[in-house]
Amino acid sequence: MSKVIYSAIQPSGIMTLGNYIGAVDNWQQMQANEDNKCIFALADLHTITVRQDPKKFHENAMSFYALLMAMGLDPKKSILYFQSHVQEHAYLSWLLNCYTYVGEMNRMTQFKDKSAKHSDNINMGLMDYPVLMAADILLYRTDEVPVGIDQMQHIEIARDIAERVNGIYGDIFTVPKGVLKKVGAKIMSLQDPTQKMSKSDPNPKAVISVLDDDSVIMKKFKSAVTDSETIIKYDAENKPGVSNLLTILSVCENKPIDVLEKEFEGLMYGHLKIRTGEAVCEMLRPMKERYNQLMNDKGYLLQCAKEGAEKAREIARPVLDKFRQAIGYVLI
Ligand code: AQP
Repeated sequence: MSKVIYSAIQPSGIMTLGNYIGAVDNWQQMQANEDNKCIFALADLHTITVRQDPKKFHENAMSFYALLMAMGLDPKKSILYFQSHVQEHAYLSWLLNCYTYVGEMNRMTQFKDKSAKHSDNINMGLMDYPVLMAADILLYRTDEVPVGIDQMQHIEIARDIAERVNGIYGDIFTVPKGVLKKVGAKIMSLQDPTQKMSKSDPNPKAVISVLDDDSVIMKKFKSAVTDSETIIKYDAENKPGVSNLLTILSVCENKPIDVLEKEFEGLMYGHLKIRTGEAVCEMLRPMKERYNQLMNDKGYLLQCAKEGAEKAREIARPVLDKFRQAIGYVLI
């Protein structure tokens, strides 16, 4: 029996180094295991919980789809689709709303953070985000969901909802498990390393876009915030900036952090910043070339998206119908 792997990313703002290291790189590794059945979505229904400029949103959606492929997700090996092309997501989300408590949604950290950031637009979608995310995952009878740490609370809610429904109707949903990367599950801002590197950070120096030019990447790393000491060692609590750089370098060079600490004995923070910047440029270069080729062939991207949506629907429809039947709906 193959394991079902599901995850998604919102096509909002820019794709960050955090998204790549914390999520997409992991997806690509899971795709390489032939025992896994991988399903990856562009979570474009989630994206409008924050107001989007229509033209930019449209461009971002195509760009993110191309980026996922450029990062190694292969539509022949994985199902790669847009959430908005599979209407079962919105349908199941409504049903699950009726099995979720308002109090549970009120407690969600992301809802509280985003409500504070977008106080002029605290819409129902923002509050309901975790239910739609539960629908995404449960529609495919997912076993594992590779995500960054910030999404673990939402996975817990998806598990609670699945168990609640199964408790009433029997075996409808698989109860999913969140999976974190051992190194890189939370890449921090380069300007405030106590905060997650975020797509929506208004300070561009804090965030590496995976499409930044090499010179921009180097400049951002050179101005990364560290601390007033001089020792290069991993200590996330007391030295968050240095620890973040070591984490990024460890992923890019595929070397354990303790090996890097030894290599940097007696060296300065400046050395660490430059080597990390160069390693990031090196890691992203082939992906950028592939991205530019793919963006020149939108017809191919759309064809892949269409086939992806058809394959996703084939799996989602019977799962949704099983739940509808269990509730008592008349199926035609
Ligand atoms: N900094 C990060 N480190 C590790 N993993 C991260 N992820 C996001 N940021 C980091 C993981 O990337 C996947 C997709 O994330 P998303 O589409 O939910 O978007 P986001 O980057 O978290 O940004 P948002 O929600 O659009 O807005 P802001 O910028 O306000 O946070 C997820 O698996 C996530 O864990």
